Amino acid sequence: MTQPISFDKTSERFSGLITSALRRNLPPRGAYPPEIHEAMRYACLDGGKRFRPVLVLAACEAVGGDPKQALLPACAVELIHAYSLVHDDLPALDNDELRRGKPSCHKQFGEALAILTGDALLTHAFQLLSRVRPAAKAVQLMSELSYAAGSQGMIGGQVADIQFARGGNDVAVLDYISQHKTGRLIQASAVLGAVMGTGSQAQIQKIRRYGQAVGFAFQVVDDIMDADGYLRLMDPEEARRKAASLIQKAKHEAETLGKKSGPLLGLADFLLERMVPNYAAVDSKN
Ligand code: GRG
Repeated sequence: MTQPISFDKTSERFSGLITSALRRNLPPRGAYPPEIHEAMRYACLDGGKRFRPVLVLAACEAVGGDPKQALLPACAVELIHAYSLVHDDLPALDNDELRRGKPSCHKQFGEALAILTGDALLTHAFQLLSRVRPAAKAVQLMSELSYAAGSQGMIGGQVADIQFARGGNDVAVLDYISQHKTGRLIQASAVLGAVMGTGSQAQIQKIRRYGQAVGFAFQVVDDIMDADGYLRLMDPEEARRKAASLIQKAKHEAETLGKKSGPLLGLADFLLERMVPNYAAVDSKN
């Protein structure tokens, strides 16, 4: 049986590579007009767990590829993630003043520039994917990622979330929100990695199912940590069981990939571990 390799270990191995690739592949700070390039770099370059790009590299490795070959797609998913955070923090959405321990992008640069920063990060992600060779692979990656980020993916989930916040009480709608708003980008991260690793169709399908379960679990765990979302509709124990069962499903899929799946198992376990201390805190409040 393959042993999990902890997220911390995998992140230690990959984070430096990811940050250098982001630095290299973002437009330089001084490029004209400098304000937008400074804001783009501000939104991406420090902070964040880098869960999604680490997942891209781990999935590439799990199917037998060289993770360094997957750095462009890893940057692309992190840019889309950063864009979603910049836009989500805007006054019209969550109105958050802080992000990753510093002023959110609109607090630092103003609302107009923050809107444009999100737009530029989203667009630049696809510019990076267009550089992948062979070109047929680039098209496959762009198709996968644009679908995951669009109105039938992350944006669809966000729209459903806005409606749910007006008084929704249906777990099925909450499941849709988690799977789309948060889940699709995480799932696409795993699939992009497997495609870059030239995985077989069977391997890519396994990674797709793994990514679906991990992406879904990510949001359930986030709700447990925030005492929000699912905890409005179910008790903490039920939400914890839901997350644990998704994580188990993800690990089952990853295990069938064989001996290089240790980091994918560790990424799934990381979610379980995040939930434990906060779950205890939530439980004691009830
Ligand atoms: C507004 C375009 C737009 C999309 C909205 C993904 C999303 C949809 C909004 C982001 C805000 C949010 C709370 C999403 C839920 C997923 C989540 C918990 C994101 C935070 O991801 P982490 O924990 O963040 O990986 P770091 O900072 O570690 O990268």
